[in-house]
Amino acid sequence: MKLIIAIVQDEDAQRLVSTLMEAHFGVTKLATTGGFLRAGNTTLISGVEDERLPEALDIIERLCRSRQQMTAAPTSPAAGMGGMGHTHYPVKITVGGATVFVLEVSQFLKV
Ligand code: 2BA
Repeated sequence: MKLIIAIVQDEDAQRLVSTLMEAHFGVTKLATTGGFLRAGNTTLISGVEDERLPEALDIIERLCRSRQQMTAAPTSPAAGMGGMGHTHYPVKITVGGATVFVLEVSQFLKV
């Protein structure tokens, strides 16, 4: 068995959960915050049988679109005047589709 941890955009999360559930995957949805943008995103965890891993990854890939987004990126404090505070400047970044980790599960218990 594998554990999928998928970090997705909030806009894609509900449809992705519904589609995974319709395909009979178990899913848990967590409200999370990205370290860079400090904005909300969604983390899904799903335990899947090895033979169904490609199917689950295919659903995630199909439903999670990448988007371009403007953000005010902070420079490091050291880059400011004499290290005094941050400077913010707008940068265009591409967010998503999904950041996915696949882990080996050593045990799956429901007690
Ligand atoms: P955030 O950390 O808020 O990052 C949002 C997007 O900002 C990233 O999209 C990337 O396009 C950009 N970005 C991140 N760090 C950057 C940097 N130092 N300089 C310039 N641009 C940067 P994604 O790569 O698609 O990541 C989406 C979300 O997935 C991330 O939100 C974070 O919550 C998670 N994530 C990404 N890589 C991760 C990792 N190695 N471990 C844990 N979580 C990760």
